[in-house]
Amino acid sequence: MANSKFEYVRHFELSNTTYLLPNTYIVIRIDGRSFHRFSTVHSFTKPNDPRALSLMNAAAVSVFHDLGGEVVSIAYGVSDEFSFILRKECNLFDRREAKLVSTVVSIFTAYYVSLWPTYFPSTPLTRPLPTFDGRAVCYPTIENVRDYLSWRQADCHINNLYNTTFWALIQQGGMTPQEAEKELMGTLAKDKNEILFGRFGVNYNNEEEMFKKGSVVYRNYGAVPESSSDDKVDEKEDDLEKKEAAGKETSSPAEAQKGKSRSQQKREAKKLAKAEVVIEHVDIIKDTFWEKRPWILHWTL
Ligand code: DGT
Ligand code: MG
Ligand code: MG
Ligand code: MG
Ligand code: MG
Repeated sequence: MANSKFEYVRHFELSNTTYLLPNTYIVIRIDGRSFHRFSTVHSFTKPNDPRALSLMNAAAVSVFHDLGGEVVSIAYGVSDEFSFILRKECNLFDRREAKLVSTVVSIFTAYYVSLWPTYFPSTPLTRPLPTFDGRAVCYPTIENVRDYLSWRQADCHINNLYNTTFWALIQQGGMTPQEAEKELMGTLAKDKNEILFGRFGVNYNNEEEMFKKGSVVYRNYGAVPESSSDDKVDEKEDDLEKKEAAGKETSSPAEAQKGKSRSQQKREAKKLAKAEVVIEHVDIIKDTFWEKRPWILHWTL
């Protein structure tokens, strides 16, 4: 059929299409729109509502499943935001930025809404309805990606310590929000820990890991033991240090990856795509997490 006389408008789209830089890690961060208001209207508990955070995590897991095994390598969530790290070899939608960002935002929002009753069985979803914005940033190196994730997790820690102390001063200390804000002005982390412990008998270390560390979502290739408590991590760190001290060579994840044949990589990719998506509340700033899970950033699929 002949082209219609209207079809020339198609060309206007091309000049407006951004293709994200090849061979870089794409980070898509979504953030709840006006969640200050949304959380108030839906009576989220302060400062953290486990139901709301678990719902965010469930929606993030759904993004992994919906996009398939070879797209997202890890995601990190805190408060009303989630960052999805796409594999650097990802070629979904030819890496068109608008398509990638709008699709992730849309999948996430759809699951957030449809899973709402599971996490808030006695709170109907009302206006303002949950909506999210999204953006994409490309990072060329693993170090950049790790620094990005460290930035978000450090932010989680700083905000959570502040919010936990702020709401303790109000809820248990009887202060007004203005008084609590004034009380905390210029305080350091150790001052906040002291306020919590000295005035309210709260040891910040015993707060929920999900609140302190945020949520890490990834495919568990199965090489990792189930438990991920800090004690275990520390033991492993000790072991590594001992090995290094004994002069034993431990090849880096990048070196190990280079030594693999293409067919081995393909087999591993297949297995990884089927691996269970897990949610953990663990430190991703230190090396330990990444050394134990080289498939997340070091493997090429
Ligand atoms: P935005 O992102 O510019 O559209 O505006 P907001 O209001 O979403 O601001 P943002 O993203 O900087 O801050 C997140 C808000 O969500 C913040 O006001 C606290 C609220 N929020 C997130 N998680 C929880 C929670 O678990 N409990 C409560 N009470 N509030 C939460
Ligand atoms: Mg904002
Ligand atoms: Mg927000
Ligand atoms: Mg936010
Ligand atoms: Mg279409």
